[in-house]
Parts: sequence; structure tokens; C-alpha cells
Amino acid sequence: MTQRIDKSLIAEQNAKLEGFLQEDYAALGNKLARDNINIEEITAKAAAFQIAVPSWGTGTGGTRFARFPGKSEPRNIFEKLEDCAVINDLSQCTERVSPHFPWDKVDDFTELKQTSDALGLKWDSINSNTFQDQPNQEHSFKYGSLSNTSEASRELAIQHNLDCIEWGKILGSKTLTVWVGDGSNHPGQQHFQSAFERYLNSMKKIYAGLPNDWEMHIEHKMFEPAFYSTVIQDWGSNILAAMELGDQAKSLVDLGHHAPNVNIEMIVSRLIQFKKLGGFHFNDSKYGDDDLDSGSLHPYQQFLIFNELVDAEYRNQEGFKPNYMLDQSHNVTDPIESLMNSAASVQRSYVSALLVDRSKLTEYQTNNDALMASNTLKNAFNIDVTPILAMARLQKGGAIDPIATYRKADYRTNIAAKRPSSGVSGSGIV
Ligand code: LRH
Ligand code: MN
Repeated sequence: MTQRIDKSLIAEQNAKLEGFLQEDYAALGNKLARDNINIEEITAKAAAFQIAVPSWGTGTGGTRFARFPGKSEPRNIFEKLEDCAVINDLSQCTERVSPHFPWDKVDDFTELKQTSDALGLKWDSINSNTFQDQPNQEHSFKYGSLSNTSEASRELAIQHNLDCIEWGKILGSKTLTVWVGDGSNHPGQQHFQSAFERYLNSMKKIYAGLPNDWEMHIEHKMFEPAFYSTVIQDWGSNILAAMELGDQAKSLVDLGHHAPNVNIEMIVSRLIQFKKLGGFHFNDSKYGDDDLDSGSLHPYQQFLIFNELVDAEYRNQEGFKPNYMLDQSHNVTDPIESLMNSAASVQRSYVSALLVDRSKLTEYQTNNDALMASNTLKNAFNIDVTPILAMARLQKGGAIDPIATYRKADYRTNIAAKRPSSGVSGSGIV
């Protein structure tokens, strides 16, 4: 029997906090009304916001040095789905799960679909994996996958992506995300143009296998596991590939895949303008692809990214329907707590961006009033929208305080018997 957070426990915990919430919500409503903002409309938009959870984020993450498994770790996709259901029970904005194959591969995908249906979960983008060799794999990905000089390795990588589409169809997904670790560690090791041509020719074969209502999301990354060059190194190579492949190919922005201080919100604006923004992998980082909790270090940058996204919504930008997803590694926290926290952080950035006075902003931009333009954004960012996020959760049957309610439920202890720990530490991201 699947362990869920009891609705009565959620109601009991909410009852303790609802009075204060109603007070704070009314006060914020009055404040926003002074700027002709209807708090109910904002709360409705907050309630409609969804961000997908990465299946691989439900287990404790690690680095090349070590991984220290947490308590009652999920050991397979079925247990990962149970944890995703708990996250959605409390946060009410994470009904979609993004799997990674072959990490989540099963023999019976229909059974997996039935399990997710029973848990009220849907399937988001399918992530292929051609950055690791499988046991007894005939043709290695050591020197790349879709861009490998070996045709046999390329064909194997192409077939894996086509298989991912077939599995995704059974699960009801509509997107294939392709991130490759292909690149080089030494100057001269790779002929840049030839590698990119091999990559494009391989992607064209995968693109041909896409159902008409699917998208392919291409993910760029500056470095790792290659440390001199990567075939899809930045948004430039990414959008060139997406334009070369066709309308169903879009660019995905993983926040951690850029050099420190890169203006990611401007990259987002460009991708929106050219109708090539497929979606996001939200996380935060200080140095490299740290995969830390979203908004934990750069909440203003995350807000500025949503300022571009809400601006596009506000202007009814053609072809604008980006997919939102978390992509994080939880090395020292309970993954369920970090995923709930991070989903709320991204939802907060969205709601704050809804509060920007866009007509005033346009006026200040037109008149080159830089200070007032900047203040117009800061004013929205500085409004504490916590009551709106909590009210949206309450209205949907979630928890006013997800972390406190989760800890009260003592979920990890309750499922410990069902999930004996492997006791194996090991290393690596999952
Ligand atoms: C690459 C990446 C990619 C996933 C992997 C788990 O760094 O961001 O999106 O396939 O992490
Ligand atoms: Mn990613």
C-alpha cells in the first residue's frame, strides 16, 4: 500500500496556521489593491503554476568524490513516484515527473503508467542518457555519443533516443530532452565543425522519429564531463541546432550550465524572441554545475528570468509555452524537502514577476529613466508574496507550511521498514 501524507494531518496542521494566513493575505490584498492589483487573480495564477520534478532528484545526490545515501532512499522508479506524490500532496504544484532512461527503465511501461495515474501524477519530458555506457555495451560513448567519430556508437545513441520516445508515448509524455556529454579535454582532440555536423546528422534521425505533437529540447552545457570543449557548449550552438532541425526542436536552459555571471535572463529573452524557448532546468550554483536548490543563492536572477517570461505572457508572444522543471542534486538535505522548497521558490519568482507594473516599466524604459525602471522591478521583488503561495496551496488541498507538515508526518520513519537501506555509499550524482 502506497504511503501518502494523510489528508487529516495536512488539515490539522493547516488549522493551526490558517488564522494568521487569512490576516496576512487580507493585508497583502489591501496593499496590492492600492496598485489596482486583484490578489485573487494573482492567487489563481499561482495555483495554476506547475513545475516538474526530476525523478533522479528524489534520491540523495553525490559528487565524484562520494555520495552519502539518506534515510529510506527510493530504490526504483516506483518508490521515486511515491516520494513525488508526497511532494505534490503538500506543494500542489508538482504533478509532473520527468524520468531519465535507462535509470528509470522498467519491463512494463503500462504498469508504470497505471502506477503514476493512481498517484495522480503525470509524465513530463523524457531524458535520454548517452553519457554513460550500459553493462556489456558493444560500442562505447567514451569519445561521445551523437557526435562520436564511430558510426556504430552514433547509431546506438540514436536508437536509444528513439526508444525513449516509444517509452514516452506509453507514459503520455510529449517531449524528449537531449543532453549529451560529448566534447573534448584537449585542444586539437576534436574537429569542432565535423563533430557538430555528426551531432546534427544524428539529431536529424531522432527528429524524424518525433510524433507530430512532440518537441525535442536541446540542453547546452559549458563544461563537464568534457573540460576543454563541449559540442553544445552554449545557447549559440543550441539555437543553431534547433533552427537547423526544425520547428519541433527548441532550446532548454539549465541555469547551472553557464559561466558565473552570464546574463541568463537575456539568453531567455533571445530564445523567446526567436520562438525557440523550449524550457528550463531550474537550480542554482556558485561555481560550476552545482545543481543546488533553486533560488538558494541567486533569487533575484531567478526573478529576472521570470520577469522576461511574464513579459512574454503579457505581450502574448507567439509560440511561447515554455516547460518548467527542476534539475537538482540533493547531497546534504532530504530530497523531498529540497524539492518542495525549490518548487515554491520558482513559483515565488513567477508570482513576484506578475506584480511588476509593466506599463510604468515601459514608460521608464522609453524615457531612459534607468533608476525608476530598476526600482519598478525591485519593488515587485521586495513584496513578500508568501501569503499568496500558501493560500494557493491551501485552496488546492495542500499544506500552508509543507516542510513543517512533512516533518510532522515523519514520512521517512514510516516507510523505513519498506525500504531497507542498501548501506552502500559509492559516488556519482545518483
Ligand atoms: C547534465 C544535466 C542533464 C541531465 C543530468 C542529470 O548536467 O543537467 O539535464 O541529464 O544533468
Ligand atoms: Mn539539466
